[in-house]
Amino acid sequence: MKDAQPSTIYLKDYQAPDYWIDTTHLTFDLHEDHTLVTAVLQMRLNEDANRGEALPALTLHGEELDLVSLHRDGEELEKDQYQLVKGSLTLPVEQPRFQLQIVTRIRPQENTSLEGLYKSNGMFCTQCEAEGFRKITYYLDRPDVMSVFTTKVIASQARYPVLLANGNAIDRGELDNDRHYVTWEDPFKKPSYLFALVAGDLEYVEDHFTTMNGREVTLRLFTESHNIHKCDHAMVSLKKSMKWDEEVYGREYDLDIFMIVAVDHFNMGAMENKGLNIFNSSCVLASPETATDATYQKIEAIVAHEYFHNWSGNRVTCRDWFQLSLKEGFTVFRDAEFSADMNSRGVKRIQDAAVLRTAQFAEDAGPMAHPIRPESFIEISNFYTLTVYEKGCEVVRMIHTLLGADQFRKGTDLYFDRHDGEAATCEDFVKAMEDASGVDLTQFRNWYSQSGTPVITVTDRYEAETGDYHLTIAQSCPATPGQEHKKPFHIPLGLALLDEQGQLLPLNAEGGNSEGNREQVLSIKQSEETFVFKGCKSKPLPSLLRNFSAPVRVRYDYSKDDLVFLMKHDTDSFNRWDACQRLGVMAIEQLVEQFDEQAEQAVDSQLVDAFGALIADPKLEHAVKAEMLCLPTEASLAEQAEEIKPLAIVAARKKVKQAIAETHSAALLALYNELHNELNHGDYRPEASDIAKRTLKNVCLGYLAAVDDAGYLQRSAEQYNAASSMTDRRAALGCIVNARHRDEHLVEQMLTDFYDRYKDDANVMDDWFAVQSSSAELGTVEKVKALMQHDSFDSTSPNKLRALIGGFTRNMTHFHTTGGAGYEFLADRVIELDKQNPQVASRVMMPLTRWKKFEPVASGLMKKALQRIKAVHDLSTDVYEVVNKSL
Ligand code: B3K
Ligand code: ZN
Repeated sequence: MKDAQPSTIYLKDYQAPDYWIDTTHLTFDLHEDHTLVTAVLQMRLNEDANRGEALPALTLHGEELDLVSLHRDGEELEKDQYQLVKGSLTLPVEQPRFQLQIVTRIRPQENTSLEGLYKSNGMFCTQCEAEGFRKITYYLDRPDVMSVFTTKVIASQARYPVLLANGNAIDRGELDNDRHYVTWEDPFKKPSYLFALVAGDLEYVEDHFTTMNGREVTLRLFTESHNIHKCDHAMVSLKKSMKWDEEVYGREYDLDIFMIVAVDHFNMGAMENKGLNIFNSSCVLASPETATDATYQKIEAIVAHEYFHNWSGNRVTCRDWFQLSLKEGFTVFRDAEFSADMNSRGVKRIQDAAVLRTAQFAEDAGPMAHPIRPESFIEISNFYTLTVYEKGCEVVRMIHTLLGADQFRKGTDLYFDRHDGEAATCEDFVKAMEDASGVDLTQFRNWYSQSGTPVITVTDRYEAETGDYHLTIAQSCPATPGQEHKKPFHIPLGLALLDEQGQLLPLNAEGGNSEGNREQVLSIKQSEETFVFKGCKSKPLPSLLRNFSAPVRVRYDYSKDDLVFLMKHDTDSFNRWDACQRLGVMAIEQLVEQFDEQAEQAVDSQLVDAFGALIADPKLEHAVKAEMLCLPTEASLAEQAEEIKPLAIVAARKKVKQAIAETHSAALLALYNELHNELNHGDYRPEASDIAKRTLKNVCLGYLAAVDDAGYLQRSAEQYNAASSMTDRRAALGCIVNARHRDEHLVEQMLTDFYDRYKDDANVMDDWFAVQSSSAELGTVEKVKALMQHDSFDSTSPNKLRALIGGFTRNMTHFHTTGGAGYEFLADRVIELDKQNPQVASRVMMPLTRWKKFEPVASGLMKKALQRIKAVHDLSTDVYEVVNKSL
């Protein structure tokens, strides 16, 4: 543990800081075995702080630092004049304004936590969010302390020709001993978590953007020279993002230069440091030969996300870390809308809803459940969650839905105007929305304070004599840790009613809804309310939660016929897909139950027929068809199960897939061939229409691989060999590895071929590890252990760890069904990794925290593995918090 007794921090205890730091001058003297950091801080008493003493002592955060010297207003303080304890430095204050000069020595080359200043492939880089800056120097490392930073970086010219920090470069020069320096100045006040520095032997690609007010901005993307050809897509994405933010939000970039640096060793996807974004190389580098369509789209989204933070996060930042969703939820909403505008809007919504319902709902139902604005934490790094990010995005989306696009934009304008240069709260955001629109969001605020996934139960009644259709909507929310009872939420519920022909009926409801609309959003506020729709000639079929209008579960007693009908006729892409998923879940769950009884039973023929119709549907958008054809994932089936039976889920899903594949193999092959031929002309383009075709084509190939026929396997092998893009090659490899008609020799041959082609590409190698560890066929615990010893495995790389170990924890077959060997393996890795990189350790152990939902044997073994982790002394706060909350 970092402290003897990790303590819980509460939102209710928030206090403004006693001192501000007006300016921060940093000098980094980078050497091979250490770095000297000189910080000169202009300090000022916070007159408004609520404190007892006139000039309280100043306590600065600091971790793993050697204090070399400390001067206050030019005078050196002796050891007995300050207090140095683990995690902080406290000194007396004599003037309301004073200057501190702090010199610390740090050892970036030994920093394996990848927080603070560290080295990746020989280059220096930083990661300061949330609390990494305190590993660089003593500081008020909290987001409400905003300062103007100047950074001088000094290093060997030969080893580190490129020296970067936030802002604009204002000075550079040569020094003795082949050393050089560059000084950077960031004119915008910012909290320390947005500080960044990079020093390395890097190349860059350059482009330019002219902002809406004519400001010329230089754009540079830095990477190691062997990856320089992989920057184009990110650069194009950046320019699109800059334009979009001007058009949709009126937000303009504010410095002369915007830089992105790609690094291989990084704890997460990317970081929005002011003017100097640092990216995990896997989230920025792409070429058709090495990146799949999904990676291209991920890069576009993440580049946009980090760029958008320049306003939602940097210009207006967070007052404290409990407000994290203020910047993250809002920025995810911004990037989701951007991606929807750049690609297929319907598919983006389906994909986002799928992630939320599978992984965020599971988080909400687990031991770490928290509101999007948590009330307490031990380690803030554990709260960069799907709840804060993705559910936070849905909460912003609901405001957008309730206010409408125009009022929402007025709200964001007001928010940015009011709080520019400030550290704000979620409440400030909601208030700006209310003030700009006049819409009362009092009850809506429950989304910020309550955790758990609300359940909406819908019942209906049709009166043939009057033509009235009564729709009753009841809401409830399960208890979550620390929150037994919930108040009703304010829920926007997208609704349409379908008549017998599948046409949308005009909606004429009591309760103030305008006449003639065929789609509307009901504003649900009570625990139960009934809407009456008049003039229905027959009982309509409700299309509920259209466009996934709220992060809730909907219970309505749809028959299979209803679902097939919605699949065919609903005009809402999300709901057509959802109908498909519901039908899939019904069919698979039926087999899961029988699996218990060891009974043989055929796969639901209605589902098989419905999928046949889907494959043949000539009108359906390719991208939506591809999504609809994908059966519910194992993870989503697990999330929806009362009790998770891993083996039964795997077997049942496989059986349903095989039945669809066998029955429709001819149609699947025809569709595959048609798309394959259409795509065969012309170069790879990562554009929505081509991506849709490739996705659908590869979904067909995936089904064909589930047919027990060597011919289809051969088709995969041909695609693999002839592939001109990674999308096709990777899809074919997956089919070969997991095919029903096993050919061990071919599997071995293809994996070796893939390795030989890409062994020098770290990002592709991640995937090579993941494809094996996550495979039901290959990914045994022994195989994973063996791969950990492979030359290309790098145990200091979070990407490799996530690929191999993360891939294995998603492998339902081998992780869960090996008499506990999978769990013990994970526990060993967590214990080992916790010493090296606590953030990654705490992330990879998450699957164990769901132990209560598993069938008894697995559950007991998972618990045992957690108990073993808990018994370890000196756990990091990261792992300590997760293990203690989940047991
Ligand atoms: N803000 C960073 C995440 C930092 C995570 C720190 N443990 C990336 C992002 O959300 O844009
Ligand atoms: Zn973010």
